[in-house]
Amino acid sequence: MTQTKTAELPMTFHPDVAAALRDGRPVVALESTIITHGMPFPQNVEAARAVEAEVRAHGAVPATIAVMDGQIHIGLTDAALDALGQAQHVMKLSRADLAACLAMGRMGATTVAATMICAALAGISVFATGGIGGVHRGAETTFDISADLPELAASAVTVVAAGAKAILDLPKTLEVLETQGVPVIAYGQDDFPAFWSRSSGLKAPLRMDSAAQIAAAHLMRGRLGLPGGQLVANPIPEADEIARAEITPVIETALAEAEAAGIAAKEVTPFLLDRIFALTDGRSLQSNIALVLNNARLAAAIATEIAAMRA
Ligand code: PSU
Ligand code: MN
Repeated sequence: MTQTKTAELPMTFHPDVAAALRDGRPVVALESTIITHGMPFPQNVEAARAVEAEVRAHGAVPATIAVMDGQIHIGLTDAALDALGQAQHVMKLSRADLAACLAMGRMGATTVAATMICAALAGISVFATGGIGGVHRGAETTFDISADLPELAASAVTVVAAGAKAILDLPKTLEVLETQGVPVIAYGQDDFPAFWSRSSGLKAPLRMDSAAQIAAAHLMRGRLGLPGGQLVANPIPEADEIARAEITPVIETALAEAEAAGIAAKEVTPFLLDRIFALTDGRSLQSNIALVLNNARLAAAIATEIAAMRA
């Protein structure tokens, strides 16, 4: 494979991504923890390819990010994506683990936090995913707050997600984002979406109805010298929604199982995702894929607007 290496950083660009960045064309970053710790094989690899295709179909170049062979890969070849999707013992990388993984030469999948760091280093402004990490229920005793939240305040990347799952404490998640100075922008509605459901029952702090407004706000933060990015909360399409009343008991069961099994730290989120997929017989997985595709479309539109405004 012909790839370009930067001199200073342990970073390898897929040639399509390198060309787009050089020419100022739109690029959308994609995370890899969703592939290794968020969905089962082979649906994970199929979904990752479908999301990349969706980004391309909407005029941007996809850059799936992961760590392999001591390098941060910005855009994966088909072979690399296949290897990642089936590999065992892949590290789940957040801000704390990224440098260590590179130094040890291990394979690592980037969470929202680590993907933001890598995207910013690579010069990519927009990133699409499914759901972000947040404040877990019971955080007042466990202190389990995802490093995704402070990262949104630190790295200048606009993240498009379908809100956050109700496995989290959503009011506390919004409070922490407010404290950290992260703009939380609901797209096309007033309510903050809850991943499988279009509404969490909570109002989002901000609302925007066009990709152009989101792009302008992203660039305005840079002009004002404000560090950090934006969280765009894009509701799942109606046809793919699982009603709150239907998903709530499933979430409660998964949470009770996690507590009974003594699951803690980095294992909490993957454990809950896996149990919810099993408890819904894969229905949650279908919705999950649909909402990521929806986020990929919006992210491509935002990246296109940013590229046009910079030109
Ligand atoms: N929430 C989801 N799906 C996911 C994740 C979170 O609905 O796949 C993944 C993302 O990679 C996110 C990470 O950045 O889990 C958060 O993990 P933690 O809660 O351990 O910070
Ligand atoms: Mn955690």
